[in-house]
Amino acid sequence: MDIKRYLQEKKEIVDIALEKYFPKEAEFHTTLHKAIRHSLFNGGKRIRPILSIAAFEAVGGKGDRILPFACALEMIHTYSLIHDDLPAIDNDDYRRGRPTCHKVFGEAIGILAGDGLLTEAFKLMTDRSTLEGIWNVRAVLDTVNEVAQAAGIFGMVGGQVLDIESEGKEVDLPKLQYIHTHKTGALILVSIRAGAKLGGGSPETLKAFTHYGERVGLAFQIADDILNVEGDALLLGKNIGSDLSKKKATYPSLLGIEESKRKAKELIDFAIDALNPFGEEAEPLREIARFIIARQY
Ligand code: GRG
Repeated sequence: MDIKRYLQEKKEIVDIALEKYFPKEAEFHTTLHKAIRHSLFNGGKRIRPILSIAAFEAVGGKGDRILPFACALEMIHTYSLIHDDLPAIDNDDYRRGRPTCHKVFGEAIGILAGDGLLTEAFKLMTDRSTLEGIWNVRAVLDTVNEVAQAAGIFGMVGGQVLDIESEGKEVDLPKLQYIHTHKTGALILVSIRAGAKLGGGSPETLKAFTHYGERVGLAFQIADDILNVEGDALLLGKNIGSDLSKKKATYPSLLGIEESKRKAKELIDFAIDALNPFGEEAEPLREIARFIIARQY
């Protein structure tokens, strides 16, 4: 399959849906709305929503019922990037080649844009219009709970705190793995699980997809670490080498670049192995896994 084309087609579907939730011409809260749009429509890859859609379709899910959940995951991801860029955390001026949210709108609006996106994500997942046509409300409740867990103090936020507290300190591999699987992996994993669950996947399917998602989630952050060392700043739209200057714990700093690449490849091979019970329907998931370590941005 042509993965580039697949990713582009799905990204367009996600972008159209996000436009519906945050239209250009919205009248109220103008600065906040502009700040949200600035960060939400900045050329992001939409990997998390695409993983949700791919998992949903792999288990036989039909139609666009998954879209509000897929978009909610992108909104949570975008909130995390806005807050991550703030002076109090990573203090980054650029993301995807454009000034970060707080650089354009100020810190207060940056914080509130993130807060707004996080809150709206949960509103969207539980909106009446989202629930229309969904017969399995229990699966929705479980999914919303799982998303909260993945984004919260035992997931992304918890991982981020440990990441900040580890800056400039000695970190061993288990701790680094904990940071990566929580600050980045948890949201990726729940994106896949949400798609599979809402598509009606069986418990065995969910187990296999969880194995896939855990490995893909960790490999994604290792690839991100590697790009921070030897990526192309123009393609990435931000400066490289920031992890080193901030004395961040990363796979390359701990294992070296070659071993990090080997580890990421091994994780992707294992992730793809977890999909062995599935056929053509899981091909997009296999290709997305390969893309995650081959990507240059
Ligand atoms: C609550 C103040 C406060 C802060 C929270 C939770 C958090 C800050 C940050 C999350 C941690 C984080 C930003 C991890 C990095 C994850 C990562 C690799 C992001 C890049 O993802 P891509 O490549 O980005 O999918 P695009 O631009 O394609 O969307």
